[in-house]
Amino acid sequence: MVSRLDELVGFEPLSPGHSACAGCGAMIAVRQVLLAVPQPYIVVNATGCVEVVTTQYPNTAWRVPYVHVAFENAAAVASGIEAALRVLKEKGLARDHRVVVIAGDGGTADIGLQALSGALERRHSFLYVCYDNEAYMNTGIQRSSLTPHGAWTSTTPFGKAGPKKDLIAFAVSHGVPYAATASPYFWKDLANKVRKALTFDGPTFLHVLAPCNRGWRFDPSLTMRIAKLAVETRYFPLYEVEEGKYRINYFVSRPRPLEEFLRLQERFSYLLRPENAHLLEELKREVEARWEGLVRLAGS
Ligand SMILES: Cc1ncc(C[n+]2csc(CCOP(=O)(O)OP(=O)(O)O)c2C)c(N)n1
Ligand SMILES: [Mg+2]
Repeated sequence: MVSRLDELVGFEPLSPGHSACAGCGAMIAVRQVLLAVPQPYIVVNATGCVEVVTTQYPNTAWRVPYVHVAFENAAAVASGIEAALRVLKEKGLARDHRVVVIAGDGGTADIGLQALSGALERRHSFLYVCYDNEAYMNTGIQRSSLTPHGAWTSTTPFGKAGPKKDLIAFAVSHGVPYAATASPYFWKDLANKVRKALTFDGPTFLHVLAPCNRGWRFDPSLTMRIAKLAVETRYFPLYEVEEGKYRINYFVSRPRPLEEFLRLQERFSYLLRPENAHLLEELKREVEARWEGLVRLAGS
């Protein structure tokens, strides 16, 4: 069905008027991802902000086939859909649908990790997209294993202790053909990665940083600036791993000071207090170690 919206801007997988916060990085990233996926496709979405804001009964913002699953089983449901589609296609009963999974950092790195590991190991063909807003946002900003060191959340009032999990290394350890990071500011890089991921048979993985103004405590107008600074400070490097080969997509030879990224977000105000300089140093060391490790892996 062609609507006025399609005539104005081309096909949009998500209709406007959903209830996401203004400046929500996750919704921008999800829209960018889906605009790069050729039709037909089926979206499998774990419980989280993206699901909550798009599926308020009796309405839906989804204009493509969509299934909402529990918090922990997105990859398991995607596995079943992919397996069923494969059989139906063999019998000439289905089209060449792709399966795109969308889940938050909590649904991916914590509670859905076991289902994800199983699906990657069984080599189901789907694109798994983790939008990483670095906490359990829709339930009240609780810390996740992707919350960075020193960040305030409602369950880490004095800053979380310890680094982010390395999600790409986790995916790569399963021998996936393609895994990559992306930032909504670098939308072309993101779209290229989506298209590339879809050329592989087997599971592919995208880890997208999704600034969240409610949880990170910044003005909604700053989403893109923060998404850009995350990359330019080496906080969130853009890289891809193709058949085990690492490649840095945006080589940050002269990083901007990490404080430029941190100062815009009140969640780091505790970390930035003079008496907590040791926490800042620890985060800086972690960021640099991550970058150096990446440069070693990429061989450049
Ligand atoms: C088994 C289970 N535990 C807890 C919840 C409550 N719950 C729903 S979504 C969510 C957090 C989601 O965090 P994340 O995946 O990072 O998505 P975000 O809300 O940040 O977009 C929690 C704790 C649940 N639905 N099911
Ligand atoms: Mg989250």
